[in-house]
Amino acid sequence: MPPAAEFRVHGEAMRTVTLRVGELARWPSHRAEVTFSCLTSGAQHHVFTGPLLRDVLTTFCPGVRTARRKERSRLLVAVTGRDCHQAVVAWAETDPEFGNAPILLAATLDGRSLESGGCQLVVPGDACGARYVSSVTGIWIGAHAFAGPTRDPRDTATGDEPPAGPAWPARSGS
Ligand SMILES: Nc1nc2c(c(=O)[nH]1)N[C@H]1C(S)=C(S)[C@@H](COP(=O)(O)O)O[C@H]1N2
Ligand SMILES: [Mo]
Repeated sequence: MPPAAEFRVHGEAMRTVTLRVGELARWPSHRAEVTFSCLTSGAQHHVFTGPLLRDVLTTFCPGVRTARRKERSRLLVAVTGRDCHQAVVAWAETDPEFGNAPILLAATLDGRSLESGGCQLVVPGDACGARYVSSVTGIWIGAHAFAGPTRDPRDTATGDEPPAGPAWPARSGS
């Protein structure tokens, strides 16, 4: 048996954890049958199973559960493969209160375990294959940190958000 592939889940508001693909079985498994096109190899059709990316991230990054919508709206999830191929998913794409997309961290591909090769990001809505990052070694979550105004004064007037403290470090300049 080849050694099990490990990947790191880390970010700005959490402790770093290292997981094996087999440990993805602790979350409810979802199935995605997808077709995407690749510039070099044409149309690809695959069946993946694994947990929702958001279920894994909310487990280790509890701040994402309590963060206000306007904090969640600026979160990024960067996924890195063993070959350093990277793709970014906006947290909001997968958040039930925003895009609610069933983005997976797949533990099987076409019925085969990814335990030794590494898990794979699955973005079923994508027509192009570039974000189906395979052999995942790292998943990072954090806030977009451009140096701009930090607070829209209208934030306090909406009334639909609890006055919670920020879960992520404030942008520079605040
Ligand atoms: N780690 C890694 N994942 C990757 C890539 C890559 O170069 N490295 N290429 C992407 C691209 S461009 C495509 S089209 C799909 C191809 O997936 P397939 O080989 O299962 O058809 O993998 C994606 N995932
Ligand atoms: Mo591709």
